[in-house]
Amino acid sequence: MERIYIGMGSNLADPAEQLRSAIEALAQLPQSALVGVSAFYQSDSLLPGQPRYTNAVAALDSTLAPLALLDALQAIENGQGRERLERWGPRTLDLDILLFGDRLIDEPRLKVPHYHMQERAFVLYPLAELAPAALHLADGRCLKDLLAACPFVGLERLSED
Ligand code: A4P
Ligand code: MG
Repeated sequence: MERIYIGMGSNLADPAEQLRSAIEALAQLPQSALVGVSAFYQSDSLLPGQPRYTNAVAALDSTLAPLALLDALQAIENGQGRERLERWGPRTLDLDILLFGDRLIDEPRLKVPHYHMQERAFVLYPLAELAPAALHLADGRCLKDLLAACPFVGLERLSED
């Protein structure tokens, strides 16, 4: 059993509802248990001219292999109408594997820890609701230090409903 953190994002077709559907789908994954979900956060898109994003992080305990989990997450994305028209384009649902136990994964289809997570407030602050500040990434970096270097700017924490 390994603890996995999954970043969720949506900026199309009722983003909060997309995240709620994704959470239900994550709870149904085989060989897995959903152990926590952060609050939802809104922020502007990293790319100008796109709708604002809603993001959250989920914690999962699973015995699935990393690529099997990636396949399952992509199936959930596709099931919620994700169309890959352009890289970085607006999307109904994006599911990224942020951390997978203490593994360092460098395969063509899967890089873990997720690239750029260290500079994204919309990843780090929801992650910090679920993971201990002393958590060390597989590459040695500590969550507490990443948070200290990443200001809580432009992020709006939505109250739970
Ligand atoms: N892939 C490699 N590593 C991973 C991993 N750890 N988890 C591969 C998931 N997938 C991983 O992803 C492209 C390929 O990455 C996959 O086929 C998988 O094999 P994708 O989801 O199809 O494409 P993408 O999401 O358009 O690209 P990418 O690089 O994941 O985009 P980002 O970095 O997710 O950026 N602004 C705000 N405020 N909030 C956001 O969530 N997101 C983006 C998209 C831009 N601006 C944003 C947000
Ligand atoms: Mg992605």
